[in-house]
Amino acid sequence: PAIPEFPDGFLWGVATSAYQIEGGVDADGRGPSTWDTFCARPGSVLGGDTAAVATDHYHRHDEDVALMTELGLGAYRFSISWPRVLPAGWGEVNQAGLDFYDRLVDELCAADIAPAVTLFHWDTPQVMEDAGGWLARDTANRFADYAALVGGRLGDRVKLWMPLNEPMVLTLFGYALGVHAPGWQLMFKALPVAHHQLLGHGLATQALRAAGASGIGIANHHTPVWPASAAPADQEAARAYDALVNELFAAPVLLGEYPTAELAAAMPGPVADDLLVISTPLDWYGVNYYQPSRVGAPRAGAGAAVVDGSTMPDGLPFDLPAIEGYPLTDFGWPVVPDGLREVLVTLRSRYGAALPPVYVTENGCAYGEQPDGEGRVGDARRIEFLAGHLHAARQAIDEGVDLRGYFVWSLLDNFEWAAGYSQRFGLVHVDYETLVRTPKDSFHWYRELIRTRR
Ligand code: GCO
Repeated sequence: PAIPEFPDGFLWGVATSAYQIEGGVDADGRGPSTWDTFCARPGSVLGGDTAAVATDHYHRHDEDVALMTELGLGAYRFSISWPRVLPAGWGEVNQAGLDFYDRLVDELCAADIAPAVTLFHWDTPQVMEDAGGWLARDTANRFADYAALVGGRLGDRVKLWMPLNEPMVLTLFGYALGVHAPGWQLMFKALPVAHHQLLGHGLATQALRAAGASGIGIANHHTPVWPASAAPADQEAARAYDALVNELFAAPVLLGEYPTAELAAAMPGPVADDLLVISTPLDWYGVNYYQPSRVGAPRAGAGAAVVDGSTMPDGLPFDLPAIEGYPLTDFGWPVVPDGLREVLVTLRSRYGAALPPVYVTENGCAYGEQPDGEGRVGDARRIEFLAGHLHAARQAIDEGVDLRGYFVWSLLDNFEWAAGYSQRFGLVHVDYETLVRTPKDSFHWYRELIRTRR
């Protein structure tokens, strides 16, 4: 069915992140990141894949901006690699690294595509990790210095800023469960990582504004949490999970408070004062949505949980049973378009007037279609996925959500973290041998949608 028309001025975009597309990990003075270290550790990334080359966007950005121009995009969301700009995390600036982003921003502006910049999409400079990483409070201060530097250089041209992307995933996967860099399995002792990222977000927001930047938000991961059953233990587990993955990263930013007294008590430092910084008002709020979560109390005798192919440590306080009754993407994620409406409407009812205008900063799906003999990539499943989710987004607008734009994850097939190159999220197919880009059917479909807004 046709998608109802979107408001005039609705911003259509695509999203990427530096580590997943750039390659060029040794180019022009870039310093190592925690992800370089993690990839080199045997058994961390599926198939031993690394992002040393990835899609080679660092050397092919002209071609990629040309693809964006062909799409008719309103905005392009990308991230800046902290270790490319500040190889030691602070101190000496790598001008060549900063120049790369400066040129990219100019190219985008020349193509009439608004740059939307993430400052941190998980690629911590390794030297910062060696100094304690996000377990150390000082990383928040260093992050603000980095934000001031980039804001001063690009603030005149960037329309939307996100200091952080999905602080939940770095906290949970990177420090609690150890399936992402830097690979710590600290379980609940990882909670300070959430606080220090949030503090870094608040300090960076202030630093960006002081440097003349405007249009500041955040890209947070959100998932509707569905209890596994009506049993009180499952209901309670679902509540706790919701607080941990959704509210923990939204309430401090929007309301200046932690969602529960237990979570507040787990945080280090002068928490009440920090929350004043963390809740520095934002111009907008970004939602990354992929799938709902079904959550119950842990079941006695259940084997180790496996999420996206990674085995979880023992002792998880939740059971995460599969969601049944929906089609699955090639990543095994259930396709639940209405989940997008649900997260948007839930945010609106939870935070009310404290919720600024919203953007969907990521939404997309992994399907593995390859080019046929004629160079066509028939990814009808991705078109159906995106159409369904846009219907749901449109419905959220009708239900009162002030939704201003939508970014598809992702422009290109790319390095999908612990899953390596096994999962393809792009509107454009990438041949990892030749680095040839082939627009998929979904690319042409999205171009048409942007043109007609329906
Ligand atoms: C994220 C991610 C992306 C992933 C995408 C698909 O912010 O979760 O920003 O890096 O590639 O979500 O898993």
